[in-house]
Amino acid sequence: MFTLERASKIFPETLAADVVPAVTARYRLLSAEDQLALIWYAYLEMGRTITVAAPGAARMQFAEPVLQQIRGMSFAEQSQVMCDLANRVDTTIGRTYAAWSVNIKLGFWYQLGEWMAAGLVAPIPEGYQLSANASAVLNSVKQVEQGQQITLLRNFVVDMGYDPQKGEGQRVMEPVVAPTPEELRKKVFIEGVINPTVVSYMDQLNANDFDNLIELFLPDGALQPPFQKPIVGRDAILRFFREDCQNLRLLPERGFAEPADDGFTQIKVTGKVQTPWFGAGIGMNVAWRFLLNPEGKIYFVAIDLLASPAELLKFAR
Ligand code: ECH
Ligand code: GLY
Ligand code: GLY
Repeated sequence: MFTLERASKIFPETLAADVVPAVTARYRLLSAEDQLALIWYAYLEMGRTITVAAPGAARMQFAEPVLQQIRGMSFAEQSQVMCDLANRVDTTIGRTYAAWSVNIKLGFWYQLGEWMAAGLVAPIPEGYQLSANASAVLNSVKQVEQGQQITLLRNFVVDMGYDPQKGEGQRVMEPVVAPTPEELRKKVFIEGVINPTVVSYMDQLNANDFDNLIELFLPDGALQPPFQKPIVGRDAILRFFREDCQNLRLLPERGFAEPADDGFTQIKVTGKVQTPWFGAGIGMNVAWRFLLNPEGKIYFVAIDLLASPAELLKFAR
C-alpha cells in the first residue's frame, strides 16, 4: 500500500533547488530594516520586471483601503508599518495582511514599491548600509537563476504580517475567473507521455478549469507545491487551486511513465511554468511527479522547482 510518506519519495533522483529554503532561512535571521532593504535591492536588480497586467487585476481592491491608509501616513509611520510587517508584529494592518491570499500580498507590495520609487512612500534611506550578513544573503539571491529569485521574493512576502491562526484560517482572495472556453484552450503535448490523467491535469490547470481538475484526484489525494508540505484531500486542494493557481501557464516538455507497486503508475514530467506576475519573461524549471492509482486517479503529485536546467533532462531508471 502506498502512504503519502512513500508516495512523496517517488523519482528520488529529482534534484530540487534546495538553495531556496537555505537562503530563506538565512534571510529570516536578519533585522527587519535589513530585510526590507535587501528586498528593495534585489527587486531593483531584477529590473522590476513584473508585468503590469497582474497587479492591475481585481485583487487590488482588497488591498486598496490599507494602501490608502499607509499613503496618508508620515514617512516615519510608513517605515514603522513596513518594519512591523517584516517583524510579524501583532497590529491591525499585520492581521489584515496575513489574511490575504498570496496574490493580494504581492499586489500590495508591488504598489508600495511603485510609490516608494515615486517618492510617495518612505524609501529605503539613501546610502543605507546592509549588515555583512544581509550583504551575503543579497549576493546569494543575485547568484541564483531568475525562477529561484522570484520564488525567494514570494517566500519573503508570504512570511510577513501577523497570523494568529498560523495559516489555518480562511483567506481573503480575489474572485475566481471563469474557465477558458473549450474552443480557446491550447492543449499540451508531452514527449513520452500519453497518459490522459496527466495531459488533462495540465490542460485543465492551464484553462483555470478547477472544478473538472479536482475530479482527477482521489478523495484522499494530495498535491505538494514546491518547498511545502502536501495539501491533502480534494477540498483543500480545490481551495488552493482557486486561491493560488489562477492564470498559471504550464509548459510541460517531456516525461516518462513506469509501473509502480499495487497496479499504480508513476509518471515524471519536466518543463516550465510561468506565473501571471512575470508572464513569458520568466520560465521556472519544474518537475511534476505523479502517482496514479490503477483507475488513473491522482493519489499524489509533487511539483518541484528544479536545481538547474540540466534536471529537465534527467530521467534515471
Ligand atoms: C519592495 C521593498 C520592500 C519590501 C517588499 C517589496 C516588494 C516586493 C515585490 C515582490 C514581488 C514578487 C513576486 C513574486 C512572484 C512569484 C511567483 C512564483 C510562482 C510560482 C508558481 C509555481 C506554480 C506551480 C504549480 C504547478 C502545479 O501544477 C500545481 C499548482 C502549483 C521592493 C517594495 C516586499 C513587489 C510578484 C514563484 C511554481 C505547476 C504548485 C501552484
Ligand atoms: N494577469 C492576470 C492575473 O494576474 O491574474
Ligand atoms: N508513455 C506512456 C504513458 O505515458 O502513459
